[in-house]
Amino acid sequence: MKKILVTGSVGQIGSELTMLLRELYGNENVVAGGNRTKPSGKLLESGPFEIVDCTDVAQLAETVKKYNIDTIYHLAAILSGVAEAKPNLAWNVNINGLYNVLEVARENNCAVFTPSSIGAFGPSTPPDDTPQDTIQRPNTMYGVTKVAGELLCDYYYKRFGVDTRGVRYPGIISNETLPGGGTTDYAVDIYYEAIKKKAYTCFLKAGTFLDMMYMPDALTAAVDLMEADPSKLVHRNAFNISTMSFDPEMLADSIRKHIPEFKLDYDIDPVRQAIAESWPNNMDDSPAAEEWGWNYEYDLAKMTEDMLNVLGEKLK
Ligand code: AKB
Repeated sequence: MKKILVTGSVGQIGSELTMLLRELYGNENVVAGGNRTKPSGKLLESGPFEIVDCTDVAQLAETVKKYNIDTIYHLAAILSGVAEAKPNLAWNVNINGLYNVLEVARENNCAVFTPSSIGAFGPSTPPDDTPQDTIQRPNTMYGVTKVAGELLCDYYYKRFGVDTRGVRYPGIISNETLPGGGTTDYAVDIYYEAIKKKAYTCFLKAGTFLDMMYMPDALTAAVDLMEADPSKLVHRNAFNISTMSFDPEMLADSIRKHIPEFKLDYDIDPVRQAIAESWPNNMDDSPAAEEWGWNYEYDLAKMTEDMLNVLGEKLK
């Protein structure tokens, strides 16, 4: 049985991925690693938790040795909006943290899953049907760290044989833990506000198309890629994956099918608008489908129905 460490386990993806991994591989075999915020509820009660700051290599190595970890899902990261406000922090966590994880993985023979992002692309990238292998000249600190991270993971595989794998996540929509400081966060907030106030003020402009994905598909992608036959992987790291592309108006329309009186207006955040405009409208994810069978379950209509049902109960 695998012995897994999840860094960033209290974050938006980490909190749900840790629970799925515990279901699949056994509660005691999945260590939730968190830095600042201690988990609560089922995440804390269902299995081991360790304070793991990825910028502290000794702490990381100690945890990996203590639990005989053989697989690290490295989810600790600073998202795009915060990275523009705190570039120094973003570099430290996203680059030095990843470097520490890869070094500890090399020394302890661990496989590593690291998410990249649509943020690894930039304004000179073809925005439609963005190919797997194309121009990557991002103009944000987040993007710089994501491109460098993709290259670092490739390097550790080629140079040291570390089994690194990863995907380029689009905006992830979920109903469990809120994302923190991303450009795509509007697509989560809008559901909460639709239920609470039947209205939402969006910080991105109408017509801003971005790739998005519902959490269950994002989790399946991570697990399926780590379970994939390595001999079939041509790319290994940074696979484009997406399940839908929409702008705020399309999202609002899908909500109106359930809440007809829902109102959308705009108060644009120039920083996040500029970031969003530098990212693709929609990516080509056919290499992921060909190399490891990437597929998905949720389109916009199905996601909206589920989000409103789950949040409707939760926010009662
Ligand atoms: C962000 O908006 O920063 C993230 C991402 C797309 O990587 N959700």
